[in-house]
Amino acid sequence: MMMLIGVNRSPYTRRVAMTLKAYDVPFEQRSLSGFADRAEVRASNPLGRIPALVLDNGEALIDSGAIIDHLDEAYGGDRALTPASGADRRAVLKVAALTMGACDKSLQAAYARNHTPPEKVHQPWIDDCNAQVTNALAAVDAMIDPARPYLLLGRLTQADITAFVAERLARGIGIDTETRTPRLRALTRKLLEEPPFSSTEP
Ligand SMILES: N[C@@H](CCC(=O)N[C@@H](CS)C(=O)NCC(=O)O)C(=O)O
Repeated sequence: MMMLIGVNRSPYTRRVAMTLKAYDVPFEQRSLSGFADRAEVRASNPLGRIPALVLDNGEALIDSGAIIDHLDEAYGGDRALTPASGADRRAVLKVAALTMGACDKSLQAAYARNHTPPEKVHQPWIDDCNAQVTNALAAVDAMIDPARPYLLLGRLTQADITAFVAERLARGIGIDTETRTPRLRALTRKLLEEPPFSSTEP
């Protein structure tokens, strides 16, 4: 059985776990952390980052985007979470880029706080990261029609999955998504009722 390496506290790992669940693909998970379990993580990813996905033949895929690209190809058929081509694909990839970029910046802010001696923490840099997160998520918030159950295309796509993990992480680093991105916050509440989301809560 395929083995997902990583903890669902990681937004990148969780998006892979949610994609596997959405495709109804059975998998096992080794809950390793990128920092605490670096040596073990390296066995699957020399870069020492999570997630990695070890396939049945032992091949290890790394980086959530590349892993999901494989899952779409193998299991997505004509209902891939990222559409195969055209305007629909561009729209989903744009939301994924905004929200995954927001995750990158949220983590940079968190790393600046947690992996830097207190006297060297440079608050203007953290503020700049937080502003980038808020602006990216505000752009996604503006795309949301509260009357619709999903962000794009009238069905679950990778846009919902990445927006979900990005909103959660932003909230985790102290951004008030309730007031800054209320439609996105409402969407993530609704999505949490669906199995791929509820069953992957860390
Ligand atoms: N672009 C990568 C980012 C992966 C990533 O940054 N993972 C974090 C955990 S959330 C990690 O392992 N950090 C440890 C490190 O960067 O050394 C992806 O999409 O998979």
